[in-house]
Order: sequence, then structure tokens, then C-alpha cells
Amino acid sequence: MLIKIRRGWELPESAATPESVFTNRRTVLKGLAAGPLLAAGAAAPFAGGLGRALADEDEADPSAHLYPVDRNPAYTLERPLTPEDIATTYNNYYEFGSYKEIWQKAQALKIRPWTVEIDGLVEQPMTVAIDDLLAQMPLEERLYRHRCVEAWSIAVPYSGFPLKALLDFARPLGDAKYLVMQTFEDDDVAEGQRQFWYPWPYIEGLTMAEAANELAFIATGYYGKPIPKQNGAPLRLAVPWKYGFKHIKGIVRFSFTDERPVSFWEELAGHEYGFWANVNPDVPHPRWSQANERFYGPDGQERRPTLLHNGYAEQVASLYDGIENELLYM
Ligand SMILES: Nc1nc2c(c(=O)[nH]1)N[C@H]1C(S)=C(S)[C@@H](COP(=O)(O)O)O[C@H]1N2
Ligand SMILES: [Mo]
Repeated sequence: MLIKIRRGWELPESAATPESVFTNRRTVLKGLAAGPLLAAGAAAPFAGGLGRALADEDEADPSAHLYPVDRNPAYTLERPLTPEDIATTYNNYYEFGSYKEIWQKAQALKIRPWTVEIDGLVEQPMTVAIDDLLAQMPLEERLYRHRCVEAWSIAVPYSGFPLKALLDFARPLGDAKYLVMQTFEDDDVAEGQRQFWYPWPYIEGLTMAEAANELAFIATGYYGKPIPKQNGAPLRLAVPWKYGFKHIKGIVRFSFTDERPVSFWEELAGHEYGFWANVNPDVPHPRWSQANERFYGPDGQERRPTLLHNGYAEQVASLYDGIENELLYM
């Protein structure tokens, strides 16, 4: 397709984010409180502006009473967590813009009512309201590492439920081979979706075996509260052995297929981003090394070596027995 000659997307978050953006983040946030906040508010479709939008969300989220939930001791970390204010203000969510500072824009997303479609190769297709789904899922907290393909990383507490619980709820047929997930579409609130050269909606997929792996998780909470919109409310995937772009946000649909899906990033740049996207420090991205990562810790940024499968090899390595010849690292 001709539109693929557009190059704007070829420089994701990456290398391209100047360190100063992060270093000055707190200063920037303070500055925002006084000034540009008004501008952001004016752009939001809320008469009361951004402050109003944030307040509405706090008051209205009907899942707030569910949190905090008990931490599952099988999923803790040796490293300190990333501070909440960093994890909630340094984000990737191209629906709201192709830069890291989208958290205010994301507040325009309406997360109630929110319905989820379950379809494709299932016993019975269904539509379920988010709060009905949450009421039926076993919620727990897990501490997970998160490694973006752009070589930055965070360590965060997700609340949510194992994706396996959703599979049991969805009852896929025996011939289902893949689970495909899809993000909301609404270019009234998500101005990135007006950029026609992106293949909206964002979709991602897993094999059924990956989806059933104990590590595959649907996050509905973050830092002991409902997950913020910028982090993927109300439903967001967490597959911590894979690069961050697999962690699809704002999910509205789970479809079961027998055909491998082409994901958003694969469609845009299949020579750089593929289906598997398993973290592998030994295989560089075509434009940068994956050997190390910039970890956002309590004392600022730290350089750390990247681990095979992001440190989760024990849980997931066997998923790939016999398919070592596939491009598992992209
Ligand atoms: N729908 C959607 N999901 C998305 C993205 C996106 O642009 N759109 N970006 C992905 C990428 S590249 C990363 S690194 C993670 C970032 O999640 P965080 O902002 O909660 O840290 O979200 C992933 N999920
Ligand atoms: Mo990412």
C-alpha cells in the first residue's frame, strides 16, 4: 500500500526520546499544572476541561471498590518498583499521540459503559459489560517487569486476572489457534486515530498456548487502584516476556481464530516488529541494540542488562520448543 511510504511511525518512542524529557519530567508536570493544562483541557471534549474530566473519572469508576487486591506471592520482583508518577505519565498509546506525554489526552476516553465482544471460534459469541466481567474474574496483584522494544523498562504492580480465566469464560472451540485482541476505535477522543496512515484499530495476538500460559495476564488495576486510562483502562494485556507493543490497551474485543493475525506494528513495519516479539538481548533491533535497557527506578534511570524472555524464561521457554526457526525475537 502506498501510504506505507509515510515515515512518521518509523521512529517510535525509542532512541528518539531525549533524556532531558525524562529528567525534567517533574518540572514539566509542575509547569503544566499552571499553564498548558488549560490548553489540553480546551482540546478535550468536556465542557469543564481536563480538571473536570479527571474528577469525573475518580467519582465515577464503579470498579474502584475492588482494589486493592491480594498480591500473588508467586509474582514478585528482586528490584524496586518504578514510581507510580513515572509509570502513569511516561506512556505509549498511539491512539492519543506518537509521543510519551499522552496521559492528559487519554483522560477524554470514556470507560463506562464499556462492553467486550467475545467472538470467532467460540461455543457461543457474547457481549459482556466490563463490570459484569470483573465481578466474575479472580482478581490478584502481580509485580511484573515491562520491557519496551525501544529499550526502556519499568517494574510495576498490576491488578487483574490471568488470561486463562478469560479463556475459560470464553469457551473457545478446539480448532482455535490464536487469540486476537482489539483496541477501541473512537477518533472523537483519540486524535491519533485520525492519522489515516496507521492501520487502526490496534490489534495484537497470541497463540492459544501463550494465552493459556500462567504469566499472561489481563490488567484492570495499577498501583492498587483501577488502571488509569493512559495505561490501558479498563482492560490491558500484560505478557511480560514479550516486548511492550504486545501489551494491547483499551481492549474491546477478544476473537478466536485459526489464522495468525497481523498486528498493528507488524502491518506498519513488518521488518522490525513481528508476531512473537519475545525479549531477546542477543538480537538487536534493526536500528538499535537490545542488550541493555534504561530502567526507570526510584532513583532515576539505571542501565541494566536485558534478560532473555525479560527474566521469565523459566515460565515460558518451553512454549517455543520445536519452533526455534521462527523469528521469535521480533
Ligand atoms: N492500543 C494500544 N496499546 C498499546 C500501545 C499503543 O500505542 N496502543 N503501545 C504499546 C507499547 S509500545 C508499550 S511499551 C506499552 C506501554 O504501556 P504503559 O504506557 O502502560 O507503560 O503499551 C502498549 N500497548
Ligand atoms: Mo513499547
